[in-house]
Amino acid sequence: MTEQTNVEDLDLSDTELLELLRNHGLDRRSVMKVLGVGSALTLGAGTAAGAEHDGSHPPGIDPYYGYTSPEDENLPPELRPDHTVGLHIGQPPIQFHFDPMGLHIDVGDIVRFDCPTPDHTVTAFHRGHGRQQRVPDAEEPFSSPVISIGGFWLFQFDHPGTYDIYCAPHEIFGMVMRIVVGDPDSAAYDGEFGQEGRPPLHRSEIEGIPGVSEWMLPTSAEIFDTGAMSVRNIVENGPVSRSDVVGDIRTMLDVEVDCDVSNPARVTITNVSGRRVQLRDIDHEGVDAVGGRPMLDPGESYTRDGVESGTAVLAAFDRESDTRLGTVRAEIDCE
Ligand SMILES: [Cu+2]
Repeated sequence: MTEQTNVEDLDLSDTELLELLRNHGLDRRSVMKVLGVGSALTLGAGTAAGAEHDGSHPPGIDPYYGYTSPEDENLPPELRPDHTVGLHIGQPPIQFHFDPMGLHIDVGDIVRFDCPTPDHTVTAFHRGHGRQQRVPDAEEPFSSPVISIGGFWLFQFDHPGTYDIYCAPHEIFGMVMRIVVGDPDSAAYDGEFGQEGRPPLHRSEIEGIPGVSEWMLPTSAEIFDTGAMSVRNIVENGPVSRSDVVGDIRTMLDVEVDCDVSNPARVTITNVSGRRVQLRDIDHEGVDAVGGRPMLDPGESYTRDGVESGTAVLAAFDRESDTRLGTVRAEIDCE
């Protein structure tokens, strides 16, 4: 049984009325037409009654599901964003990325996530998603839906602390970001995470996927570990861009290993870092310049004879943490 209610009997604001009508499939022009001729519009009582309760129905930002729209729209003043983040597809090494990747905001700020490219989500590292808890404990396990091209998603960050966020389809490509909310003292949790739930993707986890041997891109765990993405850097020097993070990774790459191919067919690699590393050939297409996985102490050199012409791409790994410390690309010319 559906009791019919006259919409004029409801105590609704203009905004609520418009939203209610739009939810019933009427566009703005139709709404104005209806209101203009003063029609008594009837609606199902259940829906209409629902519209009378607190302010959590649209337009509002849900603590779990935020507020999403498939296209640009005029937002009411209470939903105007304080910051905008873009979800992009660019070039490697961090092809899928948030822009910025690190952001410092005030408690209660609204962030708008714009999607000029397809198939992204904005998802919290939260035990409710089976992930390591990397947002404030008071926070719900929030996530956007997959946002359509040209659409956007809003979320209000109500709790002080650090929020680590990922794009569910693209985390494997390093699509993560960090938002520091409020007083940085309350956000000083770098590296302090519980054991429960899956942490950000680790190199060994990706390389354990059948068909994947050596992963060439920075992982989400490695990105969060860069100096650029530290809470301190985000607060003091933010917003942090993708190029800031890439630059940080490149710095890590350049200083660790030195490769000398001046005597072709003999490759000498010196560990110029201050730590013990393991060398691996990560470019199976090219020349194998190391043969096996030799360990090198600080200052120690490794020499391999009989190397063919071509390109070798090697990486130095920290054996204990299994994180990649640096990469060397060597052009070997035996002519
Ligand atoms: Cu994505």
